[in-house]
Amino acid sequence: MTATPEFIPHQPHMPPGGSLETAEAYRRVMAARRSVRQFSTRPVDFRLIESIIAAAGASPSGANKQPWRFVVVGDADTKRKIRLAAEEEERAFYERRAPNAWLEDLQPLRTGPEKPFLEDAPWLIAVFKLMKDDRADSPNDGVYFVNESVGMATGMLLAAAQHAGLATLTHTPSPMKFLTDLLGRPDYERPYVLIPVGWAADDCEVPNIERKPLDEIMTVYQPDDGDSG
Ligand code: IYR
Repeated sequence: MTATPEFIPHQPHMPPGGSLETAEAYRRVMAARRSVRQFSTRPVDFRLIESIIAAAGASPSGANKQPWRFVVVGDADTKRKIRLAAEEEERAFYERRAPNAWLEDLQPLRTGPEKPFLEDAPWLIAVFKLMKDDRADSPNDGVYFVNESVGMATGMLLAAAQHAGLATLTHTPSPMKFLTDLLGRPDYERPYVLIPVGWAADDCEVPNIERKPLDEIMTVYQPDDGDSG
């Protein structure tokens, strides 16, 4: 529904447990998020997938154009085709395309061209960015800040999955044109990222990496009066 909206009173979300406590609890949940490359084949209720995609769909976007499509793949045959096509691109990446510095940066993360998670994870979510507004009732087909919009929505999806205890990986085989072909998407939908979603395998291991400390990622211009609210 893209008709001119009326304006309504904002209804702020006020967490019952208090803002700081809730923020800290959320920080701990998100700090525990890891990119997972070993997935269990244990099924995931489709309603969970719907829920995390609906959460992603609440993301802000340029002019509220919501320029995203989340294509959900759960059938074994399509997952296999995606794995085979992705592995072909990945072999070319690791054997020929990747500059040495890139390989050097990936080496400690133990990534490689084999992508069993594309079959093991019960669901793959292929995120596409829409290069035009395809709604029949839109006044025009403009889209704005598409990469930023889809990036924010993807972040919200990853956060929703983590909040629900689900494991995810942001996988970007490059190029990803094979997703357009395999999933029969129109030309104006461009593959953005491929996200396996499921439960981490019981024997899943992740590199013991560290996050930059707050004082490295945050710079503060203190309020002059010392009153930071
Ligand atoms: N797409 C490859 C390589 C890769 C690139 C980056 I940047 C990573 O953070 C991880 C992997 C792969 O998925 O193996």
